[in-house]
Amino acid sequence: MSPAKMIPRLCRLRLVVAAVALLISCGFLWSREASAYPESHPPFPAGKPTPYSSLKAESVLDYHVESPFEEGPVRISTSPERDKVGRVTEIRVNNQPIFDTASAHSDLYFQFGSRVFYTDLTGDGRKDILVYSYPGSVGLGAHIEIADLLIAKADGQFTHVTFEGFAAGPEDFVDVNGDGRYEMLWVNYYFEGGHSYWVYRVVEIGDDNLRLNDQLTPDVPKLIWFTEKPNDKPTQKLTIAEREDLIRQSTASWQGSDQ
Ligand SMILES: [Ca+2]
Repeated sequence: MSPAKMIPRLCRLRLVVAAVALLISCGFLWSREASAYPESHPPFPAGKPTPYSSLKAESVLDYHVESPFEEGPVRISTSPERDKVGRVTEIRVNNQPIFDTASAHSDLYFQFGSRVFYTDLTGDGRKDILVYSYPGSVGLGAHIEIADLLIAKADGQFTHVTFEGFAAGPEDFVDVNGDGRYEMLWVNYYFEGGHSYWVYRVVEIGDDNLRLNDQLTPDVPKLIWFTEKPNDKPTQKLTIAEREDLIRQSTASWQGSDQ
């Protein structure tokens, strides 16, 4: 091979190496973006402290963890994975079963179990139980978790409420109006005019129910254009009718939960 032919070949090789390196770095950036993605679209500026005071919740069980949590009469445990059922997270009080994920969601399969948090959500001095289970969706839906809240009542019983949330977790509970009670920032994504938007709402936590209540803060409903970059700015791309349609979709999806 003559030196004249070797130079272009070397150049081509360098180009190929550079292209492969670029693809690898793009893939790395994309995967980092994807993993950071739920936190990249909060209703307040990404990467800065939450402007609201937020709930502190003790983590007592995590995905794949089977060792039970016990405190007083309360026992929370997750079973090993079973055929057709998955892992089942069960709560017992005084050895009486009061909740389990298989009975509450017989149509879903929780392969990993649940993340469980123990905390006084309602500020009445009694500890409530927050259960988040991953139903194994794909695509954007891979961030959807099923939430089951067990709210302790004065008579020792628990009220059960359930809903779906995008990247749901105890960090969603913040005091949006500064009255000392926590509310929940609830978000999901919906399609309008060929694009996806985040729709943030506020859920008021009553003693025995949860309800959408956007009156508690002027910050919601907040509609954010979906991008792969952090973005907390309300979208300017929607007409009033499109905005209302997105809010209707969000309301319907909340009401579709077993309230
Ligand atoms: Ca509040």
